[in-house]
Amino acid sequence: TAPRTVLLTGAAGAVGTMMRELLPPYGHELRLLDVNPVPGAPDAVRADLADRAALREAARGVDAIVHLAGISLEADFEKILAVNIAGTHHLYEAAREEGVRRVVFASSNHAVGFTRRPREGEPPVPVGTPHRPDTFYGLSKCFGEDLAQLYWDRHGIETVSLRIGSCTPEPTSARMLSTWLSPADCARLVHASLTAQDVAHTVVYGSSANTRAWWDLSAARALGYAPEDDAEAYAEKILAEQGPLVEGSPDDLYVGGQFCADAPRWPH
Ligand code: NAI
Ligand code: 15L
Repeated sequence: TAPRTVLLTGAAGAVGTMMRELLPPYGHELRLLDVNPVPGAPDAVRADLADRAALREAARGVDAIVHLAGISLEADFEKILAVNIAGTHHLYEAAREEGVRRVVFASSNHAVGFTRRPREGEPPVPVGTPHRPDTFYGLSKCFGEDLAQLYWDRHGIETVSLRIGSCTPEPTSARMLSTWLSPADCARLVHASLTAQDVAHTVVYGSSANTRAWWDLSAARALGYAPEDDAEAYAEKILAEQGPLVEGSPDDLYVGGQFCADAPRWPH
């Protein structure tokens, strides 16, 4: 597939930092954007999602946008409203004004966080399951998915919304044996989302090929995603150190886990 110029928002963040390393080998040329400085990238655009002119300039001439920027945990509604809701709207407006035809949107499992996690022998959670946000954060991801649908139906901008599980270098909890998305699989998924034909607005789950997976990966696989990692490789160590999911705990009951109780909060 042809190399594509891609605007990567949230480039200074945890996932952005990993994607900066892992996407260029697929042939994608990255333009980086973040409100914070991006270490080692003096050319990165430093801009806030509130700055519509800066977003428009950053989107000029790119083939696609990978939109990771935003508040990635729970926060006061006003902050979520400004950054994740209005900010994502500004980003799509910039895409529309500059003629960018494809967005990969970092949604989250917390858009459906209050969904019961499947028990052994039960089918995985399908992408069509109703939105059940577990936080204002999760609610902002529901909004982002609907915004993506609107911009497809009204403006012909295609989006793949990735309901990411837990993207970290290694799984570190019993829950993550089910929710882990390895960095390498994340890059595979983003690459597939950038290059698949005729995606319209497609929602997919983002996890590795975990033995204990909760989510149906068939929509992601239909885009060409072929995950190679499995959190099970870490199961023995994690279970020996921490034990299994505690029966009746949020991590045991709901796919959103702890976000359904006292959700971790955005620092600022
Ligand atoms: P992060 O919090 O490490 O990175 C987010 C980045 O967005 C930061 O570098 C931050 O400076 C930037 N940002 C925040 N507000 C901004 C604004 N107003 N203007 C411009 N940039 C702004 O989050 P992480 O873990 O890298 O996640 C990336 C995306 O993926 C987020 O949208 C998050 O909600 C989503 N996601 C991540 C998951 C994970 O496992 N890491 C799971 C599910 C979704
Ligand atoms: C998310 O949406 C968060 O951004 C990330 O920090 C993790 O908490 C992840 O979900 C998860 O559910 O593990």
